[in-house]
Amino acid sequence: MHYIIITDCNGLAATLTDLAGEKDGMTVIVHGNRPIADFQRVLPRGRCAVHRFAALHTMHPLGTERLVVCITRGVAATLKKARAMLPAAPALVVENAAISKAEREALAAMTDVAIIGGAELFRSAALERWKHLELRKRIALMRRCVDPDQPLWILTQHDPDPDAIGSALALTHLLGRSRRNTPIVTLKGVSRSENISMISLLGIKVKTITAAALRRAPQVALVDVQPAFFKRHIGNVRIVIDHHPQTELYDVPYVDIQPGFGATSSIMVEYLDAAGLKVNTRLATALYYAVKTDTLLMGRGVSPEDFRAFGALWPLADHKLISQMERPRLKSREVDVFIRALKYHHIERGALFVPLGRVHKEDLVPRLADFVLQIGDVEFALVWGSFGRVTTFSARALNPHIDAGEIMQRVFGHLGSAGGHAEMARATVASKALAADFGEEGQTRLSVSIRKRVLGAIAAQKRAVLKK
Ligand SMILES: [Mn+2]
Repeated sequence: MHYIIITDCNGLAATLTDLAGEKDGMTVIVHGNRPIADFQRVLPRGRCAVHRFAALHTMHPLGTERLVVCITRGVAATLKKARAMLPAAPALVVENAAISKAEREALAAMTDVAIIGGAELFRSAALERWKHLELRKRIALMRRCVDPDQPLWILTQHDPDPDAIGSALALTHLLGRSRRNTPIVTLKGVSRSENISMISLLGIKVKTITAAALRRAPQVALVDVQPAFFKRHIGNVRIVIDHHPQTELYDVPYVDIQPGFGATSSIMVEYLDAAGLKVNTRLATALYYAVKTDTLLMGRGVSPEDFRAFGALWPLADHKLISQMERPRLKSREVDVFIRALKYHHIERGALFVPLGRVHKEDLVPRLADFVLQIGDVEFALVWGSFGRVTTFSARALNPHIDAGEIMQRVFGHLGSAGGHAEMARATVASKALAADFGEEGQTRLSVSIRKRVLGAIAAQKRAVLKK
């Protein structure tokens, strides 16, 4: 491409030449009577020729020219003259108030001429810089809130997910701290197979600690969770960064809670970007996996910032490693549970029911709930299994008129914790209370009465939709 920039303003000339790419040629045409030297002074030496308008007559067009016109008087006439010599060149005209109505109409009629606002040249880049400046101020404040010489414990929610783990790694990097001096801690360890495989593949240590030990920690930072979650004193909290809705006010020196974000990791990506910190493959992989899983692959609660984080991380992440995390190996004990699910499932009125009996790991229940959706043509699936003294239920709904969260709440809410999203939900109840409420005469009887109540709840929801 060869750019021909017609301008009468030497102050803007250098900016206009930035419109050309590094490999493009360019010529600056001085419009009006200003000395050429005024322009030569501000333009990159050797990079572009500066001429008077008359020079256009001697040019030999190659057909790859692009015109940029930034002048205050006679825009349409000048453009017309230039295009007489360069008939194939499309043109951008920089907006100004001196362009008359008639000129504007003449320009609008030309299909290969576009008008661009002066601010458009800078605006998006400027907005980005303003945001960076704001974030850098916040980062400086954040860094002042922790003692660099004391260990900082990064606390996550129970059974931390990829978003919590990715955010913790990012915070360590942002604060410029060593891993040794900045342990990632939780009160209840990682149990989901995918998350176990994430931390082992990326070589991340997540330490399970007691509440008493936590209270003795010199300083604590919370990521992807807030103090209210713990319902108890959790020591010297200095930083809270989260994307869940804020339920309480915290007396913590640095708090950044942004419920608009689909993942805390996306907040961290903005910080790292503003700080100008390099993100290595390990960190990029963790953060990418975090954004991907927390937004259910951009399907839930996403903001433009999540898309930007996703796009920025994509080329940096190790995608082979991620597909390994997503398909954790099955141990033979786990294979047995899958076989049980295939053998004992029951389909009734478009709903699939799978009693797993005893399971040795609680996370097998939601994993099986995802798996069994592949069986038959169903719109709802419920999987349950008992672990210790509790029974866990995991529900999935494919029909938009079925709200799995509400069904869990309606059927099991009076016995324990129950709820979730419309598409996926869970309930955890004491097995004794379940049997007392649903039928004491053995597992088969229990399964029948669970099915009956769940089908009743689904039918009630569908009737409510029909009424609307
Ligand atoms: Mn999260």
